[in-house]
Amino acid sequence: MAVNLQQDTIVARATPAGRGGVGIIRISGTAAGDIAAALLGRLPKPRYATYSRFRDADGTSLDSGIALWFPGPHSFTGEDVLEIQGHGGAVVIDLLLERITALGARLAEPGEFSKRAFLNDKLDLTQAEAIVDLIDSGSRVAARAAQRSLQGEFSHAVMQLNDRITELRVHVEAAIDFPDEDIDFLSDSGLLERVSVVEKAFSELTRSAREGCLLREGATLVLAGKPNAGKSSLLNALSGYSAAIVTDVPGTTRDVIKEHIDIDGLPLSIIDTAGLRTSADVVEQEGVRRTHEQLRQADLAILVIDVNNPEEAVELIADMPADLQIIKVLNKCDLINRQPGLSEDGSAIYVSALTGAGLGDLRSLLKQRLGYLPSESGSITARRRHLVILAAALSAFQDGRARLAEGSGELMADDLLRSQNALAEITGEFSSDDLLGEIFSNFCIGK
Ligand SMILES: Nc1nc2c(ncn2[C@@H]2O[C@H](COP(=O)(O)OP(=O)(O)OP(=O)(O)O)[C@@H](O)[C@H]2O)c(=O)[nH]1
Ligand SMILES: [Mg+2]
Repeated sequence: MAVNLQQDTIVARATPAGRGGVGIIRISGTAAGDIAAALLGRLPKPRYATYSRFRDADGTSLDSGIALWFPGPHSFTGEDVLEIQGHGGAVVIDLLLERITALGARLAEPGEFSKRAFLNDKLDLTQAEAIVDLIDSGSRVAARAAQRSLQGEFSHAVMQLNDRITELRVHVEAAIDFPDEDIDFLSDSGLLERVSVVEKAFSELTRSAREGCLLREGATLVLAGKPNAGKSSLLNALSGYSAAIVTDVPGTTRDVIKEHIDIDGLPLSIIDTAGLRTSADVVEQEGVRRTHEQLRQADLAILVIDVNNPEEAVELIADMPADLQIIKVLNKCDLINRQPGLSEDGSAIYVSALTGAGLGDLRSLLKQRLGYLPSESGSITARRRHLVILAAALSAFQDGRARLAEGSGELMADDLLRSQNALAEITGEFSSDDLLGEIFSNFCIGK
């Protein structure tokens, strides 16, 4: 493997700042061996846990603990790496960091170890991104999804798609190279079949990337409706505790109230708002203004309607942003003795915030509308960056398909290549310094 050695040797604490049983310091780079020799008195046996004193310049002990020596390229970064595990106190770690920097290392920037791992081909970009996602994951499902991407499942799917496009390109290029053959390669039905296989792969990958993105970033839902429809009751029922005040006085809620919940690992911010009506009360007017503001930023609105006044919905919907996804919830179904769940035409869902009836159906509908339908094999973690690239790659591919219809093999091959080049940005085969800076600066120090 080509190891791309960086000039500097870097050092950072890998465990969080503050008190802890163990404090870990990592050193990576060409000087790591010399630093080990000076700090430990000798180079430890590679990949063995070696108990050692950590010495100051005058030979006295700064601390003692375990040293691990990973000569490159068989290390996380691909460079020579020394890891020392001492006591987890702020001062003792500082003393060690001072000693190690005096021996020639410099303090690492956030994500610099992972960046070196990427530059040395130890990780691709989706795997590096998955490290942060794993550390930051807010639910078990998100942690498992990050783990899958870290194991390379996402990159594997991208590479498979890429291989399929390559096969197609080889076929098209053969048609260009041998125009006089009897067989007309371009009108071959096998070719069209391949095109549709690639398109299917694109849509499957986009679906799982979108879901992975949702799992990481979550979605914002706004509860809106007339006063007394039961918005605050629904917020309380979904969040599982009495977050907002509920009374039978219309206009109870005036402020925006935000709660975080998760549905099968999908993180959601639910926002309760002031009931929509014209009011002379300045406080309520401000509340209503804020409701509209929240609706403009929402991923989805839950329109809460009192089941006894279903006609309210028409006017309310007319007042909402045109491109906003809306779920119509007919609340208080306990009052009319109606079965909870989806309405016959599927356009609304009956629930009772009071008894909790129909909330399971509402949760399922939310998942479905937000595009969160985890597959049996489990989700991967992904980012908006990936979605943007997938869309660009698909668009180039579809340009290619149009060329095929025009019978132009050369132009189609160009478009296919363009599509592949776009895909390469996901795994980082092609990546700009700006992008790398943006990705790795979001890491923690020491990772
Ligand atoms: N029977 C019944 N009553 C409900 C249900 N949901 C809410 N209510 C009652 O309806 C009244 C209004 O409920 P809230 O949750 O405060 O309604 P809101 O939409 O937040 O009202 P504002 O904050 O004033 O806009 C309260 O008396 C609730 O107990 C329900 O499912 N069934
Ligand atoms: Mg309320």
